[in-house]
Amino acid sequence: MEKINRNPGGKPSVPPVASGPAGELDMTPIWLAVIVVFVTIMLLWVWKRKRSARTDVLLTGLCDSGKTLLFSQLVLGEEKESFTSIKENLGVLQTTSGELRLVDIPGHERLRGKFFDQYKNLTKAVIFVVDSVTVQKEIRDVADFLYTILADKAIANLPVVILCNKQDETLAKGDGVIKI
Ligand SMILES: Nc1nc2c(ncn2[C@@H]2O[C@H](COP(=O)(O)OP(=O)(O)O)[C@@H](O)[C@H]2O)c(=O)[nH]1
Ligand SMILES: [Mg+2]
Repeated sequence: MEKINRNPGGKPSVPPVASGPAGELDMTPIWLAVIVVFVTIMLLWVWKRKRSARTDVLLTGLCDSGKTLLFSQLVLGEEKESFTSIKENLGVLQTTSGELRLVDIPGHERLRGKFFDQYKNLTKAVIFVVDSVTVQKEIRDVADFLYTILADKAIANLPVVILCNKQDETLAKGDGVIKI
């Protein structure tokens, strides 16, 4: 009996394409890929917006550590003698990569928690100012406040600078001593 040749030209046969019941192309994987890409772009956009919404640099630390003098030097470019603050000081800080808002919050025990909570979600970086002359005497209070800041979820992954201030004073402790 003669065999019927189903591939007369001897050309390699094309593999079958996935098709739906009516012989159409199955678009489900393509739609899934489009949805995944779209959701990823949306998540990246939300995350970027959240990050860029943070514009503040928070100056914090105990009373008399030198926050307000530093604020005056950085924002006003002058050394203004300050008084015990009960309110925050806000100012614009010019940097090479743009403008930032500098927030000097009061260091008084009763006020600092409230102000920290008010600004922490807008904070991009924290400067924790330490009075290097009195740090050993006030170590419990300094450590307690620094721990509160570092343990706060709103500050997680943000840069925290510990500034050992008043280094011009002869009795000031160096950063090596303060680190311990
Ligand atoms: N010697 C010295 N005194 C400072 C320095 N920074 C601040 N002070 C003084 O420390 C005192 C408290 O400063 P202030 O800025 O009001 O501290 P704040 O309470 O943290 O805002 C003021 O008398 C300042 O003149 C510093 O770097 N060296
Ligand atoms: Mg002050």
